[in-house]
Order: sequence, then C-alpha cells, then structure tokens
Amino acid sequence: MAQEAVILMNSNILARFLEVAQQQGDKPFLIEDGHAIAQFADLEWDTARLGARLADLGAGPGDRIVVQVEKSADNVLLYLAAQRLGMVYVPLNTAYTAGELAYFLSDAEPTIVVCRPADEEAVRALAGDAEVVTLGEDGSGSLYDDVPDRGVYVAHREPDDLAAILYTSGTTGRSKGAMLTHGNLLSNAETLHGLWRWSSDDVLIHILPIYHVHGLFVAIHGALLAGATVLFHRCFDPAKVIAQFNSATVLMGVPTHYGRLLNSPELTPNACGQMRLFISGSAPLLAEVHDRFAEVTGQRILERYGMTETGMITSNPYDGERIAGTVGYPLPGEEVRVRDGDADAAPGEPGVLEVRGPNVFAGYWRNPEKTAEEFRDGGWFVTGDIATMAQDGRITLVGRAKDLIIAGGLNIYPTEIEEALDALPGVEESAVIGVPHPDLGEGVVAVVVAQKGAALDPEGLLAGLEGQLAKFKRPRHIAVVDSLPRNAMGKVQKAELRKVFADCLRKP
Ligand code: MCA
Ligand code: AMP
Repeated sequence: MAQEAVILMNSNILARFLEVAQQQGDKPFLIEDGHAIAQFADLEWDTARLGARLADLGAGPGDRIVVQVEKSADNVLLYLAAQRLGMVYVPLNTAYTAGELAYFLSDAEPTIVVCRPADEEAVRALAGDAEVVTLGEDGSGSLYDDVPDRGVYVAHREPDDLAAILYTSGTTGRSKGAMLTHGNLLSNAETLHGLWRWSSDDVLIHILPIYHVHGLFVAIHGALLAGATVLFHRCFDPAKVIAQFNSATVLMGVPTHYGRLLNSPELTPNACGQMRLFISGSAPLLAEVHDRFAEVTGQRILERYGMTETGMITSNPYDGERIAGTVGYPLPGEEVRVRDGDADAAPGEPGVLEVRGPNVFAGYWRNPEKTAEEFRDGGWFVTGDIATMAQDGRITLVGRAKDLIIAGGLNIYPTEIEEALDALPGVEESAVIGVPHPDLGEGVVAVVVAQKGAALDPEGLLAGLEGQLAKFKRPRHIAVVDSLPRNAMGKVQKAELRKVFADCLRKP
C-alpha cells in the first residue's frame, strides 16, 4: 500500500506516459515507412532495460546526459529511459560543430554523452570524465552493447525536479541552458492535450527534429499523453507527408514546412483526407501562406507561439477564429501581459510580452545572473518578443526586442556570427542581419568591413567560418563594404542594412 501511494505521487513525466501506454493494447507508438518501429506495450520494458544500461554507466537521478545523435526510434527511447532514471536530458542539434559541443559539455558536466559513432573520437577528446557511448541512426553503436536483462523502476521525481536542459543562444554571451522541470513539461503537455483535442484516435505526422521543444515536447509528448500513434519521418519530404494525410490526423511544422507543402503539386483540395489539425509555430507564419493553405486545402492552419524557456504560451483557438498573423490567446493556466516600461501597454499598443505560469522554466543552468535579468518581480518571465494584446486578449507578435534571426524555425543570434567573423584575419568589423528568404522566412546576411590594406572576399570569409559554426548559421550572402551605417551614438544601424539588403536572398 505504501509502495502504491509513492507511485501515485510520482511526478516523473514518464510515469504519466506509461499509464497512458498501458491502455493502448498492441497499438504501435512509432511507425516508419509502414513498419511499426516502437510499440506502446513495449515502452515499460524497453525504457526499464535502457534505464538500467544508463545506471550501469554510472548515472543516477539529477545527472546530465548529453545527446547529439540522428533522429531515430532509439533516440526517442533513450530520452524516455533517461527520464525513467531521473536524469536530466540535454539534447543537442546534430549540426553543432566540435567547437560548439566543447562549450556545452563543459557547461552541462554530463555523466554520460551519447554521440554518433563517427563522432566518437572527437567527443571523447572533449568529454573529460563522462562516459561516452554511441548510437547510430540504424540502432548500431555501443549504447546497445551490454543492455542488461533487468530493468530499473521509474525514479521518483517532484514537480520541481529537472527533466531537461535545453540550450538556447542569447543576444550576448554564450548559450544558456534553460532548466525545464517535470512540472513544466507535464503542465504544458496537459494544457495542449485539452486545447488541441488530442485523443488516442489521433495519428501524428512527425517531421521535426527531436532536439528542440517543438519536436520533442510539443509533438512527442502530445502523442504520448494521448496514446496517439506517430508516423515518424527522419527528414521532410513533402510528397511523402501529403500521401499520409489519408491515414493521419495531426501535423506540426514550422512555416518553412507549410511553404514547401504549398509548393508541392500533390497538395490538392482532396489531399487532406483524415487530417483534422495543422499546427504551425517556432517562427512567424506569413498571412499569405496561411490564406493560400486555406484556399488549397479548406483547412486553416492553427498558429501557436512559444519559447524554449516556457514551452507553449499562446495558441489560436481550436473552435474559434484562427486569424492569420496572430498567435491567439494565452493558454489556460498561464498569464500573459504586454508591458510598456513598468506599466501594461494599452490594448492594441506594442510592448514586451511577459509570461507567468507552471510552464515557465526554473532558470538558466548555473547562471543566476542571467536568470535574474530575465525575470521581473512576481515570477514574470520577459520573452523579448514585442507584441500587442487586443481588448479580448488576442496576441499579435509585431517584432523582437532581441537581435535574433529565425531561419526555417531555427534561432540564430547575430552576435555569435559577428564574433566569429571579427576574429578572422583582415576583418575590421561586421554586422549580421536577417533578411526575407522565400523558403526559410529569414536568411543570414553578413556585412563586413576590411581592415585597412586587407583584401577580403566572401568565399574566403565563408571558408574561415568552416568548422566553427553550425552550417545553418552560415551567412547565405556576404557583402564587403567600406563602412557600416551608424547613428549619432555610434551604434550600427541594422534597420538601414536590412533595407539595403532586403532583396538579396529573394531568389535562393
Ligand atoms: C537546414 N539548413 C538551414 C536550415 N536547415 N539553413 C538555415 N536555416 C535552417 N533552418 C541548411 C543546412 O545547413 C544545409 O546546408 C542545407 O540547408 C540543407 O540541409 P537539410 O538538413 O537538407 O535541410 P532541410 O531538410 O531542407 O531542413 C529545413 C528544415 C529544418 C526542415 C526547415 O531546418 C527544420 O527541421 N527546421 C525546424 C527546426 C525546429 O524544430 N525549430 C523549433 C525550435 P549545406 O547544404 O550547406 O550543408 S524553436 C522551439 O522549439 C520553440 C519552443 C517553438 O516555439 O517551437
Ligand atoms: P526558441 O528560443 O528557439 O525557443 O525560440 C523562441 C522564439 O521563437 C520566440 O521568442 C519567438 O521569437 C519565436 N516564435 C515562436 N513561435 C512563433 C510564432 N508562432 N510566430 C512568431 N515567432 C515565433
């Protein structure tokens, strides 16, 4: 009886998922190319054994596990096994270079690092005392060596215990690790479960990477909490996705995905079959894309807004009007305010959006100064997004207080690229901006000034960045100019540069 009471009170998010999984009989959890690659009925034992493997590697509750591997069913199981053991999961973009990885490893101080087999040597050189194991996209690698024939129990976790650290860049300084608790993740998943009417009859088409909040938490958690089957895609092929609209019900993507779907001849009024919900987020969805999608398919995309630090914050309504260019209403249980200085902005007037609620993270890992900077009294987290709130509470994002580029749903901080460029020989200074890109929404442009007497060319500069920055951060256009425009205070006028270079990526 005492044992049962402890299990009931366990706030480990995996305990909740396993309860749901137990009710799904022999239904598949993940299907890829028509084949079941994971079953709900196997989740208990598979995660128990893999959890035991992690325990054998010396890990326990609260220890970090850094994971930089390709998307696969084993990667999903590894995530769940880490939760089972009460570990803190730290997923990394597969595009990060060794230089970027070195920082994450030194900051997170993991007990275990899981990397791609081809990266093993380089990772070992950076991993210090951590155990390094490998996982290939076909399930190969040393992680699965010596998986014991015994399992571990689901570790007891309190709502405030950490479940994950997700690194997010900032306008200044190095990336910060956003600490997300079991309570954060479960509350957001439960809210979205009700709001978007998830049920065990749903079938989710999963096209996102599983190292960000969008693909891992919003999508995978949504399916696990509902007991919904996932059609698993490792990369995005619009024709393959459209072909599944007859057997699926929900799709989540970034605006680039919807732009590419619209450019596919396969997307026709009859193509949408069983689909009941198309969700977009992570970057602004152009009204034109929203309207064209509705014209072609008869369905209005539901746009929502969120952040790594907070999970989802607002959503257009399921039943009410989904208005293009707006991100809808604050989620139930969360409070949102739009501030102009120290006061609430008037309805319809722009200000910085702040949010408070059970979804808001526990702060930045080992960085109390940054945490303090981004919170106001009373637990309000300052998002850095500029928004308006209509009289009825509907939110429209109108800009960003932070110097941030979002390309294909991925955040890119100009400072990081400027610092890398400025360190190259012959560079006096640089300014990095985002300009409209037809596929990615925004694309990176670098404007560079050469030191006196130095000759710079774009190819040489790109070659200089090779291996330093993940490829998605590399400028798609580099202009070498005599000087940067500055205002009276000497500050570079990026708005001016954005105007000058507005059209340079229109034809990729
Ligand atoms: C790939 N490349 C990119 C991007 N993606 N460049 C800029 N921005 C990008 N987003 C580059 C690669 O480096 C490569 O360069 C070339 O494009 C082709 O790479 P490939 O992998 O084939 O690209 P793709 O398949 O066309 O990928 C585009 C994509 C992908 C499907 C839009 O970027 C993607 O999955 N984006 C979603 C990211 C996401 O999940 N964001 C959520 C985080 P080269 O040819 O030189 O090698 S935000 C979040 O979680 C918050 C909470 C929220 O609100 O959701
Ligand atoms: P990240 O730091 O990766 O979590 O990205 C969060 C940022 O993505 C937010 O602060 C917004 O600037 C942006 N974002 C997320 N969803 C939307 C959306 N629907 N429309 C516009 N921007 C969005």
